[in-house]
Amino acid sequence: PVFDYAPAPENRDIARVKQYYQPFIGGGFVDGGGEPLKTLNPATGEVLAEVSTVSSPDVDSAVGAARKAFERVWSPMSGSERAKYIFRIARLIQERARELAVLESLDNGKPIRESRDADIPTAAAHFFYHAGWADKLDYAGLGPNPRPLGVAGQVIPWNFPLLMLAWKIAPALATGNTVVLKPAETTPLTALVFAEICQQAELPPGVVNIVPGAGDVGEMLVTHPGIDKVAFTGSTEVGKLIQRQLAGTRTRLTLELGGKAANIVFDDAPIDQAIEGIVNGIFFNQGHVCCAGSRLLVQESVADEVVAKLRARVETLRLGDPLDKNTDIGAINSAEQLAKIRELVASGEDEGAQRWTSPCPVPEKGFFFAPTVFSGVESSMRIAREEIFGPVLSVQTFRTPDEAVTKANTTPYGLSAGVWTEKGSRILWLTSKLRAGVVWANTFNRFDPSAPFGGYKESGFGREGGRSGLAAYLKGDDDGEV
Ligand code: TXE
Repeated sequence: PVFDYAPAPENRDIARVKQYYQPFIGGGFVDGGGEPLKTLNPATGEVLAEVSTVSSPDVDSAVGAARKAFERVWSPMSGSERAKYIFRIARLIQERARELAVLESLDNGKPIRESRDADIPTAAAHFFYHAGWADKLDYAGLGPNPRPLGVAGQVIPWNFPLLMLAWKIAPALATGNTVVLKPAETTPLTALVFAEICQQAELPPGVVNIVPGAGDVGEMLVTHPGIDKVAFTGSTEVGKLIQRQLAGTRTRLTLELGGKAANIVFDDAPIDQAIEGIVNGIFFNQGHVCCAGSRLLVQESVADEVVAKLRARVETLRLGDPLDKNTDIGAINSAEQLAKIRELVASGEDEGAQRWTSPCPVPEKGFFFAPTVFSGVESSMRIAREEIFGPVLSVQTFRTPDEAVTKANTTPYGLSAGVWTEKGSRILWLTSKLRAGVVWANTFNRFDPSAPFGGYKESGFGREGGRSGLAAYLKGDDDGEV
């Protein structure tokens, strides 16, 4: 087949793609002193736009602007006044939803169905939810006089660019903190449109600052002495580095890192429903999901049936143009990520697992990887232990519930897990045994702003969402400062 995945001009128009984007500091767009970066459309490999990045003095001025806004405007403001701004931001995200969804798909490679139905509405929901908290913090049970921490330095990854921004910025603003946020270098565009939304909402200058750049800018930000709280989502490697760098400082830290979730299917599970959950669990967003159900643990007696049905279902997934509404699996975000996926898949073959890849056509241009399922996987193999962050599922079998728990808990990670069974008592037992921050029962990848999300073990610490997410941005009893 002949593919032409260059976005139609009208898509660039809908997304209002500009040739050039600038950092947002102190309420205005300014050129940064760093090397400009080019962000690609991963579905074509072509340049989508150029972005001015920041240098160290720009980080100083962003942190300075955030400090001034914190002291003079945002923290003295009443909660109900702050809520008005956050509600405005939420409504503006809704108003500009189509533009944001198309831009997100162009910059990230995710299918438009997902950016339209998941990323952008969930980002808006996050602001609505937190706007509701802004004037009710006294009732949150977080101490008699909840007080903000100050300036938050936030670093986010490329897999859910606007949604991760919402997870970070909404609770920070609701609790009276101000923000300097660094988007990922491969997906900076929706964050900079969000900056326009802050202007439209007449958010006081300096309350939100967006500083594009690569890891060096992230490092400047998280180690900046003017930062009171660091919130990081990204790789476990960088999370650990930040933890070391902040040792001995008083900067508060929350980390949301990688995962290797088990999706556990028992023989009494509703199998057809489970198949949908397995597919959603690993192929949603090309598997670029920290809580992806990347390890299927299936009870031996139903393993053959599950794997056969799974392959048949995966063969129906359509891979291709992210802007086609029929596409199920879009582009891998970058050439680097594609190389990482290929390397881990090769290791699975070398270590003796059986690879099956969907025979769907794969575009030659751009970064694509066909959905892949490994069976005969052992817990010691790299594909069972390391985060692949791509559309690759490892299947293992188990005989008893205890064996399922042991296998599920055997990786260094502990972000999420899924269980499929008709037995309510078994679900309750598993939620107490599985060392994972989120356990989904008979569903997967369900998110709600009111539900706290976060990890065990090397998946990090701290929670985002819900009341626990607010605590991460407030002085607490453990600070001795309430
Ligand atoms: O992550 P990085 P990468 C995992 C996933 C993926 C792997 C590598 O397995 O394959 O990590 O992805 C910024 N100080 N996850 O290289 O480097 C960086 O600029 C401060 C899981 O993209 O951790 C970006 O904004 N910041 C994860 C952000 O950190 C630094 C999501 C994430 O990039 C920095 C992403 C430094 N020294 C990747 N170095 C999840 N939990 O969902 C880089 N950054």
